[in-house]
Amino acid sequence: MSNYDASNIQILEGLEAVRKRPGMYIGSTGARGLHHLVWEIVDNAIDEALGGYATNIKLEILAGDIIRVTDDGRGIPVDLHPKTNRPAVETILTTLHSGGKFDGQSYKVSGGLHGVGASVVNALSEWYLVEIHRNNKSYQQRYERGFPKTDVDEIGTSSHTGTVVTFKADPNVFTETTHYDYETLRNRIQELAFLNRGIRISIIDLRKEEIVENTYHYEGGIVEYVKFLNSNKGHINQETVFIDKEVDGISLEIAMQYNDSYASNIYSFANNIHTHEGGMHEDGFKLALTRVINKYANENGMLKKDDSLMGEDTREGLTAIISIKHPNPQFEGQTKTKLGNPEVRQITSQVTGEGLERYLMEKPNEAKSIIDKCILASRARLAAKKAREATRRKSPLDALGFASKLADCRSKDPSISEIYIVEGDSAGGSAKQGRESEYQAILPLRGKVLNVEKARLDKILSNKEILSLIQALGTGIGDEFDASKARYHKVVIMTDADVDGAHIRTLLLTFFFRYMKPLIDLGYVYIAQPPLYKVQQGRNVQYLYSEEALNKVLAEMNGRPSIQRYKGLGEMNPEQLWETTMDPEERTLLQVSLKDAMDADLIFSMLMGEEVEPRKAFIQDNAIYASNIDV
Ligand code: 28G
Repeated sequence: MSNYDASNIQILEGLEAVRKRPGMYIGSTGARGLHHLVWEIVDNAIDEALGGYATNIKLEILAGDIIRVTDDGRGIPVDLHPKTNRPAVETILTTLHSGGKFDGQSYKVSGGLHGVGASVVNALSEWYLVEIHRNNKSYQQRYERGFPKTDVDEIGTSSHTGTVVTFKADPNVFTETTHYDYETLRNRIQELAFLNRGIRISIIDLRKEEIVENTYHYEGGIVEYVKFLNSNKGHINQETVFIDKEVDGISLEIAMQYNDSYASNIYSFANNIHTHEGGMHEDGFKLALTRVINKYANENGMLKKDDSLMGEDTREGLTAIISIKHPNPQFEGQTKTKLGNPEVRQITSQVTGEGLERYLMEKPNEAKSIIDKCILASRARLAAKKAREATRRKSPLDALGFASKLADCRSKDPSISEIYIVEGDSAGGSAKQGRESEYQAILPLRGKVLNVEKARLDKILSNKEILSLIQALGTGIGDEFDASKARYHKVVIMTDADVDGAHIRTLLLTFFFRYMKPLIDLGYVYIAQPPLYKVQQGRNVQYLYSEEALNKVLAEMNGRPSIQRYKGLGEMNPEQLWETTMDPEERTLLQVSLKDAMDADLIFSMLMGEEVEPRKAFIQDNAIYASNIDV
């Protein structure tokens, strides 16, 4: 057997393995895996840009969910491989790489979670076309399901260099869906543009008549990312801290700015992958932050003797991006999004420490604003501790200094127990009478819930409505949240279908998002759907949940039915409330889910925070989507 035949057989076996078990290579064959194909190719273009050879990257979604990625790099080499006597590009597209190091000198920077390379995308594509501009010539080669269908043909001359990859995911592999979600792609493209400063990345959706297009290009990189994340908030330090250093072949970039909210938003990345579970870079950053802020505050007489700030005090209202690029990243944890390289902790701590110390030294006014904010946070922490102890007491009455209005269910089995959080005493009354008290608890809330976005924990914990809620749920909040203590596995928000109801719902969701996020992650939070209309004709009664449904029913009816528009839950009697909204056999519950915590944070602070302008703009942009508005 010649060398060529031997390697050819290996290639066939490799591609076959990918097609047999695609999940092993791209995680899944669902929507995630499908989008993964795009990232694999985009990552290659990003790598070419990070090497300093490309500056423009374009991602196009063509009709029929065909993906095209273009870069203006050097173009994949086409010269013949001495052993196989095949062009380099063909070898790259038909042999499996283990990911990580390609060769001794250069390594794959972008990606790495799967990091399987273009050959896997090729194998899982119905067809795959690569065009190369190089040596003043243009070349192309076509594949089907990984197999070359043409040679690498020279097709003309070219005055520029670069690579264009076009492919169609194989519907025989992606049986669930082959539809690309624009928002998912756009979001990641923007993130990549933030994380890789200087690169211009466009995304263009050509699937519909109306073409959608976005271009991202950030000279400031992660500094602009932090500004973007803080754009709906008031700023504590005006100038974003930026630290950029390379140590032992590992490059580190850190950007941070405090805002006037109370949440901590630290996002870490390794080789452009969002390390959701944190890891050594995040640990090192936090260590240095606590150390340097305490040191500065002490040396400048801002702390009382023997006082010290805890880590959480130094992170209140902090937005930070930590981005490292490592030649050999070790991803660990349940979802492989935790950076495990042990040396990274010390390096990140050192680099952050030096950079932050310098910033504080050079900008005493910014330093003072930051330390003041941390000291306030520490005072609030101590006050909140006292208040929180009250919520931990067992007795539902008195312990809080007032009587909670909770009408509990009889069952003590959380998996079947439900709690309805109901707006107002009158609806609460109907709900109490209408419920199935074996497993349904009712917690009526009076008046407006506190806007937790604008209040610090100590104030939140002095709010009766919120205290009742925390105590009823039994889980604790924040760092102390314990899902195993949840007394109900369905937490149902039931508010009126009007603007006030929507407001209370948003306030409650903000509270859950900020202080009980795992409750949302676990899928325990629901929104009740009370009917909007009751249509009655003789003995025939129908409840309808939307205007469309109403119009449809009316069109099918002859005669003149009576129509009642429900303005609030209070207008329904207990039986009606049970039948339409609470009976598990009949009701519709909307489960609340979190697609992306970063997006949610942006939107919550925009809707609920102090800054008026971003909220105004959002309302104007989204006014056409609003419905059920009272006039
Ligand atoms: C448009 C869609 C995705 C790419 C390049 C450029 C080179 C390359 C890609 O080489 C093999 C391994 C390391 C050298 C490298 C061109 C050196 C000289 C390249 C892309 C040989 C791969 N000239 N651009 N691969 N290397 N863009 N965009 O895939 O040693 S992949």
